[in-house]
Amino acid sequence: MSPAPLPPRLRVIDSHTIGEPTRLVVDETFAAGLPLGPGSVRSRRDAFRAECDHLRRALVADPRGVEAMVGVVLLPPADPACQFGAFYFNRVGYLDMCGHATIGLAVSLGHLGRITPGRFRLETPAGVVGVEWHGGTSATFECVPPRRIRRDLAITLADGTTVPGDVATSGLWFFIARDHGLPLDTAAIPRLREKAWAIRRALEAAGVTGDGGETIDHVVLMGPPREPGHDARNFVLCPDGAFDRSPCGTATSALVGCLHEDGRLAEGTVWRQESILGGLYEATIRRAGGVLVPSVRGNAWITAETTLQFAADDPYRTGIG
Ligand code: PYC
Repeated sequence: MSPAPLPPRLRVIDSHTIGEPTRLVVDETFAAGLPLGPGSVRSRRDAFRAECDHLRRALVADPRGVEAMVGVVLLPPADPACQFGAFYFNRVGYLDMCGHATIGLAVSLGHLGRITPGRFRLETPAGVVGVEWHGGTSATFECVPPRRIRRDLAITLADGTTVPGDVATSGLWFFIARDHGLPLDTAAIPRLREKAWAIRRALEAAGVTGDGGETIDHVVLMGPPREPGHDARNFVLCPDGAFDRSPCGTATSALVGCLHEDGRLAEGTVWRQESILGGLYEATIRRAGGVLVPSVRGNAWITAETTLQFAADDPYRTGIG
């Protein structure tokens, strides 16, 4: 099969969720014109990965994307209980769920007048996510249920040091380390990134995966908050090697699940999570029908309404790398 053609131009809305960039393809005819077949958002995402991966790179890799950018394709949901469907990717691959991009999606749909303040349900590859746009820059998402499969797992790095942490998921897989020996300062970002990569490599070497064999491809280094009234600060390493400029929505969802299980966060109590840059998410957890529901509120700002151009003679129309 020949690869799906790149359209000559494509309209996108760019936003950042307290620093973390999102690029939303708002035109649903984009997905409709691709050989994705019928079925769930997850199965159409898998078909996109198999048949249209060059479009992912064209959208978020250099020279059109920026570091840390997550692309989102909006498409009609298969689940009749949902109003929208979406899947997510970055410059190295695909994410089953992405919290900051979901906040960016809600704010972008509001900006376009496609939603009014209130709730909607979003079908993602990870499952159905509840979303509320509060108007303006503010949105909340309720992630898929968090789950921890290892608590205080001691992982030995190549330099012989050991870092304990939890292996947990809420749509993506995380290693969440509290005791890693580094300060959560912006000046320490290169060292934080290096340590997080060392942890990721050590997890792979030790064969530590999610319970379905998933790679633990996000590493969270926790630390004390900077602002009074906040609860913690984090540094989150993403699979593309970039650090999350926001506190990472799915990481915060997984974290509040662990805190609740440890008796450190009661239902309905707000957990104020700072990013390494100082941006804030407010998270809570509640139990509904025996299932834990984490909820994360944050802010996103539109940065551009852009029409990307893909000239036929542009040697980098499908990205670099
Ligand atoms: O907010 O869930 C998130 C996220 C994942 C990767 C980057 N941001």
